[in-house]
Order: sequence, then C-alpha cells, then structure tokens
Amino acid sequence: MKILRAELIRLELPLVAPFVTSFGREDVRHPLLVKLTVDHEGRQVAGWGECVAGTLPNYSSEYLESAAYVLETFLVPLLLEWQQAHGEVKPEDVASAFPHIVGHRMAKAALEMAVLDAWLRLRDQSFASYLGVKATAVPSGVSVGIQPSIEALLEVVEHYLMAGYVRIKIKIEPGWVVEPVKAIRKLFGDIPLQVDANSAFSLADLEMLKQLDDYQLLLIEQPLAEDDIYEHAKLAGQLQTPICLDESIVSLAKARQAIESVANVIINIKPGRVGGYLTAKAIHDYAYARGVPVWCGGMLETGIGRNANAALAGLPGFTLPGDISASNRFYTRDIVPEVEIVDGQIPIYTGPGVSPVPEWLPRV
Ligand code: OSB
Ligand code: MG
Repeated sequence: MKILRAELIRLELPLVAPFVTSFGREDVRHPLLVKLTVDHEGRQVAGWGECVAGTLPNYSSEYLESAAYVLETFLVPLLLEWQQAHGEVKPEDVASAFPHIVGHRMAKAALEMAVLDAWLRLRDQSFASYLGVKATAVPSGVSVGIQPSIEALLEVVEHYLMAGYVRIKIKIEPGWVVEPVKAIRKLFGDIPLQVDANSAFSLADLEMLKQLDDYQLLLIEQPLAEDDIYEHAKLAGQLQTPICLDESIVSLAKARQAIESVANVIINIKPGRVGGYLTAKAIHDYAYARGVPVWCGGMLETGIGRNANAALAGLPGFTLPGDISASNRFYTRDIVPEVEIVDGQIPIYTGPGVSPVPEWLPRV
C-alpha cells in the first residue's frame, strides 16, 4: 500500500465533568487524529489513528503540540522516505522508518495506528481478528477522578455502579487516600476496587500506603515516580496489595525490568504510552507467557482509540477489567458511533476500521 496524503486533525471535546488527578484538572480534551489516505492497486481508503498526548506535559513529557510537531516535522516525512525507498509501507515497517527518533511514543503510536487501520481496511479485516482475539466483549471498568468531598465521591461511584461498571478505580493524592477508600468499602462492600496515584507519593509515605492493605484493593497504580521502577520494587516488598505500573512502562524493555524486579507486579498497558498497538501486543505476550496480569488503561480516547483498546483487551492476558468505559463517561457526543456499555461490558467492534462521522467532525 502507498500513502498518498497525511493529515493531522485537531479536535476540542468538552468533558461531561472535570477530570481531576494528582497531576491536574482537565475540562476539555484535545484529541489529535492522524488521517492517512492510501492506495493499493487503485483502491483508496482512509486510515485513522488517535494520538493520546494530553494538552500539557503532566502525565508524560509528551503533549499535544510536541506530538503534532514531531509528526509533521519528523515522523511523517521519514515514513514517506521509507515508502520511497521500499516501494510500499506495512504496519510492521512503521517503527523501522524512524530508528533514530528517540521517545515521542504517543506520536509514533498514532502514525502506526493510522497505517494499521488503513492496511486492515484494504483487507476488510477487523483489528480484533488481526490480533487473533476470540472474545466478543470486554469487562468495563471506570476511572473516577478526585472529588471535592467524600459525599460527592460516593454519589459518583453509585452512578457508575448503576450504569453497570464492573470495577471502580479512584484517583488518589496526598490527603485523599485512606478516607475515600474506607468510605467506598463501607457503603458498597466488596466491589472490585483499585486506586491510582499517578506518581504522587514517595517511599517516605510508606506507613500511610501500608494502611491500604486493609481494604482488599485489586492494586495500587503508579504510587511512585514515573521513572523509578527500582523504588516500586522496594515498595512492593513492603505491601501486600499488588503494585501496578502505568507511567513507568514505556517499552517492552521497561515491562521486562518491572516483571523481573517488582514482586507481584501488574502492568497497565496503554498503546499510546508504549509507542503503539504492536508493542502493546508484545508486552501482553511477554507478560502472559510469565503469568503476569495486565489490563488496558485509557487516555480519554474518542471512539477511535476506545474501540481499538477494547479489541486489544480481548487478548487472553488481559485478566483485569480495563479503563475502557462507554463514550458517555467522558463525552456527550463521540466522533464515531457511541461506544456503549452492555451488561457491564464493552462489545468489541467487528468491522474493518472505525470512522468519524463526517458531519460530526466540524462541531468539534
Ligand atoms: O493514569 O490512568 C491514568 C487519564 C489520563 C491520563 C492518565 C490516566 C487517565 C485515566 C483515565 O485514569 C482512564 C480512561 O480513559 O478512562
Ligand atoms: Mg494510571
């Protein structure tokens, strides 16, 4: 297949409610889409990729404008050079087109996703079938931001439980750790529950974090610094609750290091953070072969990334519910037909590619 044209499309989607984490507050999401027009023997299709970089460099060093710049200035031109030299482009080639571009994995992931999407459309094949996924739906968990009060938190959690979410994750930060967990346990009993600190703590908080061991949490996600697997390993030795790594896992190499050094570790796989769905699959395969549980994280994706995440999470090693919720968890109107929760699950899309509804794009 040959790429004829590459476009970057910036969107602005207001959130249904502010999303507050230990690193900041978001009211509006700015998704960046990559649209490739490709040709194969006279047939033209469009392939879509979604870049998950946030507006600010607070979750990772990448952010919206850096990703757009890197795509436009380096990644797309290098991929076109590769195409010129090799006559065509395949999904597996994308990473080899820019061996000397360090980092910028969210930008790389978006371009690889668009190539993969176009390539699969030309074959009339779904992403799930490409991955070898047999499942038809995946359990749906929800990530709950930090709330202004315990009462507000309990109300929001109740709302999500009523909507059918099978697992609740709450964001935590200094001053918002044990009390919210305790209040949820008291009101809702032994529901599947986990917490996410987004690197808000250090080993000096050990005694406080140890208190969480009393609440049968599924896991504690990324309590310590983003670049510090070593300290997470130390912490894991002191806690009963499993440690899950999110920010720290930016590659297969980091996943290997975590699996080798952190006792009882669990891995949150986010395709954007690791450089694309192919690496995400490789991390899954590596962890699965070693009996290490993984689950699929989310980055407030539109239906483009959300459907792709659901397909990925259909792989057998994804044994914990993902942050794969319905479109209406974040948006009043998605840009593709709504992703819906049905009996606590997100159905896996079976068509060859999910396209934005053209009339809906100008609104955002
Ligand atoms: O840490 O998992 C995280 C959103 C943005 C950045 C980081 C995280 C999150 C979430 C939301 O928790 C997950 C979702 O998309 O549902
Ligand atoms: Mg996280």
